[in-house]
Amino acid sequence: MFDVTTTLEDVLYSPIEPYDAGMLRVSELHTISWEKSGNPDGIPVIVIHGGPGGGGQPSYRQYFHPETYNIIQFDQRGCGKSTPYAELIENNTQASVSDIEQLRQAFGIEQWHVFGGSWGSTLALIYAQEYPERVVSLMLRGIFMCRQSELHWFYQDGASHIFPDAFEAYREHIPKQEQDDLIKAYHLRLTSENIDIRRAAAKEWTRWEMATSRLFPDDSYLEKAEDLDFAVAFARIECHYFINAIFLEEAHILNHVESIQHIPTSIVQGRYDVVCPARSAWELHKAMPESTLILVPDSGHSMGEVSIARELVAITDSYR
Ligand code: STX
Repeated sequence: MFDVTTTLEDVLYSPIEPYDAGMLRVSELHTISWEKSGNPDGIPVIVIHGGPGGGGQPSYRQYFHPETYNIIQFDQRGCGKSTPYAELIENNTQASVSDIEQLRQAFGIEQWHVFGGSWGSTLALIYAQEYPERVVSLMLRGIFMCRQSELHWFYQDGASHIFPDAFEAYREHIPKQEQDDLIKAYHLRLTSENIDIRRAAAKEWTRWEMATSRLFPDDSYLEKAEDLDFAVAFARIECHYFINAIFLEEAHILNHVESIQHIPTSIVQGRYDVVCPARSAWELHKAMPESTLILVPDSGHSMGEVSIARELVAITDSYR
């Protein structure tokens, strides 16, 4: 129930440091950064971050009991500590799925739990559809299937009805005559030769997403958009995937859902998620009748919201 006294620290495990970290060369061009934390002999879990382009965060370790889990994180191509920075060449969904599989093989892991929110849920589902035999369970949050309706809702007309104030800054960065296709207009600027144009567009694009991620917007979250190193990778990579419809046919995940029907799947979804509205979680749950769906009544999109975090920890604890 609605609870304003519990803090994130109350529901998460204590911060821990990685016990190992490194870089894996996944193609001639790209090298991805990875880290492992928790128990080296624990249950393996791969944590898939959002965006695409968001990069992993130290706080993601805290969603897992550290003696139970071997927590594996990585930064997807072009973001976080992966190189080259903000690179769009050879950066696509198929490559990301293949990188996850390369990590599994490099670490000699037979099977692992797959944990991901938002774009992390998209990629987790697509990975599971490609390699179902490798996935012990799916632990998903803020379901995003990246269909045209979902992109249109958030980047063009939908979320704008709920956050007209934040939307105005995002829309007005683009001249009137280009406002009928904001993803296209941002893509043009985010791939400009001019670094100032790229940065200015990245800041507005990122601010829009950060301003709308929580039921109660939080200034510390908005500051992410001021970190232009973060914002440029995040905005460029997101926009590149979205203008390319994530390099898959429309509704790929639902069209191929039978291949993952047997995988134990838990879905945590904020009722007031404006970035990835609950309809997608509902449709996924309906298409996977054996999945469990927890609709969190007092949350938006972010895994940093207390009630979302509490449900996610309850799920990871259930496999202890
Ligand atoms: N993008 C949603 C998403 O995956 C449409 C996402 N939103 N914010 C994030 O990811 C970070 C928390 C990684 C910044």
